[in-house]
Amino acid sequence: MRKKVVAGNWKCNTTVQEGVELAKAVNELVAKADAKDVVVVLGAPFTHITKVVESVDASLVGVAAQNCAAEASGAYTGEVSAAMVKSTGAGYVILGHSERREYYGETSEILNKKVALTLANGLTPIYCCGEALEIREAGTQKAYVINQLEETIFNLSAEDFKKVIIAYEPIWAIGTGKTASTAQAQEMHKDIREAIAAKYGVEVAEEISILYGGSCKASNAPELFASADVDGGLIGGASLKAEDFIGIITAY
Ligand code: 3PY
Repeated sequence: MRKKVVAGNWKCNTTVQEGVELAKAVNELVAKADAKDVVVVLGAPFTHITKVVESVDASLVGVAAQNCAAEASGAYTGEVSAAMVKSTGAGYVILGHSERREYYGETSEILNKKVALTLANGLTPIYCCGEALEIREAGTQKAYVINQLEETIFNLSAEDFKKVIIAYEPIWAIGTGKTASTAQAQEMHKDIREAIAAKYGVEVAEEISILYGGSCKASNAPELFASADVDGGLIGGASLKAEDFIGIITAY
């Protein structure tokens, strides 16, 4: 059975101290909750990762970086490599979030390198895909999202591909308060799974966790997570308060 995953994406929020407090609070709530079959991940800023890793019980809560460099090492001022992320004890890297594609010009070519470096360093990529509002309105969202996958993670061997977590995040639902309806989320997740099956076979497709992201909160998570092809969520704002986040983790 594929894993259910609830991953927080703190984005550019919290000081180190606030992040540590948040991580400890989430860890405590997860320890008390009956959520053993949900993989919980905290996507912290680079500056926080080492301390966040130290603040949680690794058997209950994993830690993700929100990005990594497209090069292994060298003269790239300000960059943080996948190997550096690995050395913190984090287990995951969120890659290709629409904010990084839009504000930092991340192309499929750059993401190819980041995905490869993440995997080469034994980290799990949480690979984000999703369409803008104009594409949804034109009705071409399926072709758009499948093309994003084809240009990046569909280049991987089946063995590597099986290590990837996919997050479908319609851009029009990020930070807007709008959520895709359960039917819209399920339809895209099913389309993604079918595309994986066509490329890697049904068995691989059934193993891949596909998360929904975009204004997912405790109130809409139960309905979204009840969909056959939604295997959890990548959570923005609602991951910044432990009580809100645990409400999503226990939504299954
Ligand atoms: C959101 O829910 O706003 C996100 O962007 C999660 O990554």
